[in-house]
Amino acid sequence: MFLIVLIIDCLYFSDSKKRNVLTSVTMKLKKETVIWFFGLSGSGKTTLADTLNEQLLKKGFQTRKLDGDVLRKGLNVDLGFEEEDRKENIRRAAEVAKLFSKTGIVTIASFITPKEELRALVKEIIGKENVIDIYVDCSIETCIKRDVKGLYKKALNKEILNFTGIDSVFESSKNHCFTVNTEEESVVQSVNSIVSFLEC
Ligand code: PPS
Ligand code: MG
Repeated sequence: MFLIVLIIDCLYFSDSKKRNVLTSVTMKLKKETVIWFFGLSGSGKTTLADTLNEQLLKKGFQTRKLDGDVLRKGLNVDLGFEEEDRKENIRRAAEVAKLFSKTGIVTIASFITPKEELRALVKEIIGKENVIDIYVDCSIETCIKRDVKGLYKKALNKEILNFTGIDSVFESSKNHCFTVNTEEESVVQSVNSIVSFLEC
């Protein structure tokens, strides 16, 4: 009987829930930690980054935010969404995060970071001991329904090309630190679970 329950339980749990079970150990936040949110456009990365940032500031941490949309208007304005440009975008963002990290500032980064190779690059540049990568899990169907910026509509109408999840790949991740699911949890619930995970 126990075995049957266990098998049903394993089949029932979604990937993200499994991940949270597997990584239910906490990870102490250090002042040089880089928290790297990744996930589809519209999954909630920026909202979670902003809310977590407020929490960490209240707790007395010095923080900086790095966001894909913001960097792409300044430092990375010359880059598009082809594979090589995304890699350069992530490389530059990780290099900036590394500089913050070295000065004892917690960085909260939010970038789609669509491929495993890019997530590995982030850890290679910053040093994996200082990176906590958090997958913001939300199905493409829900992101399309939310379509906060109207970009999915344009991508589906082929007015924008290389859009992540539509005609550009988003690879699932096998070895990130933590998952939040923004379809099932409120912003406050997700941030609270992150704060507990970070033990701060
Ligand atoms: S990446 O893949 O990590 O280099 O992307 P990132 O720097 O995070 O930039 C994502 C934001 O750019 C807007 N945008 C697009 N996203 C994905 N694909 C295409 N083609 C695209 N064109 C514009 C969009 O506002 C993304 O912001 P988020 O916050 O992810 O929705
Ligand atoms: Mg965003």
